[in-house]
Amino acid sequence: MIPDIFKDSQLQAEFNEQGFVKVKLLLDDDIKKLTSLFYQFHNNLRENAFGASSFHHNKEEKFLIRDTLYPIFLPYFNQLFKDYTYFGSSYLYKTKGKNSDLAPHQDWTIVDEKKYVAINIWTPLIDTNEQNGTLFVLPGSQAQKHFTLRAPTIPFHFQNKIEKVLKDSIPTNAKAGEAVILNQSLIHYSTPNIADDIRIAITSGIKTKDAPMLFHYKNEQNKIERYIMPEDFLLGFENFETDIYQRPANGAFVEYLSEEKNENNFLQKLATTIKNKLLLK
Ligand SMILES: O=C(O)CCC(=O)C(=O)O
Repeated sequence: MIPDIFKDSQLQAEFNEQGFVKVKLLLDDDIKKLTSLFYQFHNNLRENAFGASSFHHNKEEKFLIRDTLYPIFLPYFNQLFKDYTYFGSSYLYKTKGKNSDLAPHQDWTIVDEKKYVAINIWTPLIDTNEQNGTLFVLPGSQAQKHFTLRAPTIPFHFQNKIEKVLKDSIPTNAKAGEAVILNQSLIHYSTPNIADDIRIAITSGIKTKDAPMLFHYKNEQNKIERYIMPEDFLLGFENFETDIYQRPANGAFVEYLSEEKNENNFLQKLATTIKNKLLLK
């Protein structure tokens, strides 16, 4: 049984069912401050691209961003969550152009999802819509309904069903300061920003209190190695875009795992359930 993490039982029930909830989080003053901090920390924006502060090469800078954002978000998280560990925040942005999309994926498995939960709190600083890179989610696709093990070295489990994923996903269209609180295993993606303004968002991570931080590596023999990692390992990659594909140097090996592959027409059933629900509304 995975412990509840929301203080509000209604939100918890909705999160358990859909894999995400949307709530109002930040005040206008927070949005102004966080936007100004974004420009202070990011003076070399990638063009026509999706960018993230976790891609920065300078570790100290990434820790500074985390430590600056942490006290802004903490009081809001304390209102919403219980028995949780908040392990960091960083910026995500999209500059104008069709290459700024992000393909459907599930975030890496960073806790034992049979016992604990890890959550991505995605908070845009401008109103989001289908022109400027809104976040799409596939409701009900979280690991607690359909187990998957995920890591940079393991391809997206539903790549061969990509059309179905795209067809059944819904736009979250969060307003500035609203948060989409998603199970890290939920299938999600974002469309390109084809509007003029840069789309800035912040991703924050929380997990069940004291759940060990994990990372997985699929080795040359196709065996999956599980490692216990330092709490701040997500910000510790010197060169994010290449290092995430390497066996972790700073992890403690735990065990080999086998991938559980039993799709059982999961997506087919899921889509039917969602459609029936929408028709009933
Ligand atoms: O910011 C975005 O557009 C996508 C965010 C995302 O996919 C993530 O945080 O995992």
